[in-house]
Amino acid sequence: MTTVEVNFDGLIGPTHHYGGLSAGNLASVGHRHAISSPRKAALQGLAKMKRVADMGIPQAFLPPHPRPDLSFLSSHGFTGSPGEIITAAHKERPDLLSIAYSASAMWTANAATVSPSSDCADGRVHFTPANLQTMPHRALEAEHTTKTLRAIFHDSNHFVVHDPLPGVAETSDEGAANHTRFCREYHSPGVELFVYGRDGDDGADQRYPARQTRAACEEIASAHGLVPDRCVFARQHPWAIDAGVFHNDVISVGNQALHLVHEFAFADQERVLAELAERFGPGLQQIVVRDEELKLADAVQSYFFNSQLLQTGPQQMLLICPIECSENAAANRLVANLLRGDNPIFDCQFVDLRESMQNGGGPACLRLRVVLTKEERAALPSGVFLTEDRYHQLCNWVRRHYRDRLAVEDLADASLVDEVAVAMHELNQMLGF
Ligand code: SUG
Repeated sequence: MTTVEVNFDGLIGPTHHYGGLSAGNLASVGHRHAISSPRKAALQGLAKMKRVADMGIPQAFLPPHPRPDLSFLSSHGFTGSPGEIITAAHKERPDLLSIAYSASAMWTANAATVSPSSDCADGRVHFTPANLQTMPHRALEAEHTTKTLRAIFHDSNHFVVHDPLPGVAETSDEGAANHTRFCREYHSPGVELFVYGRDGDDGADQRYPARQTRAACEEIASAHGLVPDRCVFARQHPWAIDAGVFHNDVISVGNQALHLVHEFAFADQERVLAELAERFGPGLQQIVVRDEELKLADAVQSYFFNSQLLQTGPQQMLLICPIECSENAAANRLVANLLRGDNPIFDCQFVDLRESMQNGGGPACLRLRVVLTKEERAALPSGVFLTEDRYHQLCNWVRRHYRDRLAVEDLADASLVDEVAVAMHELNQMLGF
């Protein structure tokens, strides 16, 4: 297997907290101002990465973004020393302070949309960093993500990192969380599924925001040089968005020739599935989960579809599910049925990512999938891969620098600024990219 999928997980940052910042994301709103444990969060994320790496699947990571974002606070009129800015923002606009401190870059499924070289006209891997313009705390990520991706995927013989689309409502983009690639094997040309919640005025009357537009999907497909008849565009079912499915990866997951999808994932589901099957050609297995098997509410509560579907061998896949699936009777039954059924999934492992899950981020949210040939992998800085040594180094670093407990009031503590700066400085020295 010279072409493989590499998962780039977000290393969870030291300011992970529950800001209640994402309307329409039920977990985020439900845990607003609960007490977080940044240390536990980061160690849970690292344990998940290690589990994947130990299976022989290449695992990489993207570092946390610098926080707090003081320039964001300055743009809202807070000036002075960092301490003065923090104190004033806490007093007058604690909501903005929480945004400036958000560790949301951990959910790298929203970092970018990625098309492998075998799908792109110029034979290079294309990345479009997501503008994440719907949520103010997430919009802060685009600039730094672009920089990081350009530092890692710097070799222009192999990689193109585009600018994010304009951060305006018309081209609202949330990255790979709304994008799935189907293929026979990773090196063969794929069919790319782009999912949006809004097209023009559609979706304007919804309870919760539809975060992706069709225009954004079309612009990305065109910038990546994809073959038009190997792309499928699908609108999220409005019922799903209003049940808390703020990204498509909360209701549908695919890998190679397998697609697990809830019956209410897409507005025009029959057409979408037929088009995917037709464009893929023979061999695409579509498993549609009926609402009576797993209600939308249970899909959102358990995050079943946010599992990682990992290729472990030819025709062999492993499901990494959030532990919440083992506690939800319907999700648990569904997993058992899949394991008994005629499909490539041979095992399921449950992982504890509760700290991230309580903000609406499951196993699949925490990773960006990048399909790479051997030559493309060789063009990356080796420091991005999670080796055994790197894992222990990072765990050690987390244990030394991260707080075990962080309440929103703690964001007012000016010493947190320095603590985080020291941690990030040490991390940058360690990684060297
Ligand atoms: O954008 N949560 C993230 C969760 C992202 C999940 N990603 C995928 N489905 N791929 C979001 O809503 C909550 C932050 C807070 O409330 O503090 C948050 O941003």
